[in-house]
Amino acid sequence: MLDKAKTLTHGAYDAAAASALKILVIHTRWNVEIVSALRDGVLSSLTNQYAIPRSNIDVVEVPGAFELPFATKALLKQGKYDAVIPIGVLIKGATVHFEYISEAATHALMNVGLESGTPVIFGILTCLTEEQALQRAGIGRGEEKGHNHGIDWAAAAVEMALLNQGKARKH
Ligand code: DLZ
Repeated sequence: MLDKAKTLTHGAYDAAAASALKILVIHTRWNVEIVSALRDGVLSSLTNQYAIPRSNIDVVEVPGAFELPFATKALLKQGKYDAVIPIGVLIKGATVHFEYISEAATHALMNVGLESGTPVIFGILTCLTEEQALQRAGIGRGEEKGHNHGIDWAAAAVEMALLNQGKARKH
């Protein structure tokens, strides 16, 4: 029920416009297993659910979550992307700088989106434990694997990019 509400349903959006979008994915090298699963969730959703060709999607790596806003701003200057999905993982139990990095990156990403006029999605998981982060990447260690939030970020990127082109969903 909740997951359905996050994903654009067929017929509720301009599928042709969606499939022509150019998307930038930037991900960190910290917490590589979890980040890779999230990145793959994003890529699979963009290409399978929204039929965006892989050649329309650029994937760039940065060291950590702190670098995501700078990289987003720098790469948006090229003027070729309709939306950006920065991906990172911060785990409170494992990251001494947790509060500093998560607050700084969150505010800075919001500002880059507002200042650039290009939608920037919030693809940073801020979790209390590693297991929580694994669950939110759909790779939980137990029987319950959880849900890959990359799928939701892809949907948010498509929805906001279309909205930015004046093709918002109307009810
Ligand atoms: C330094 C640091 C720490 C302690 N933890 C994380 C983390 O859990 N996730 C992450 O993405 N990055 C972490 N970093 C690295 C910083 O984001 C940044 O890359 C470095 O401080 C260099 O500026």
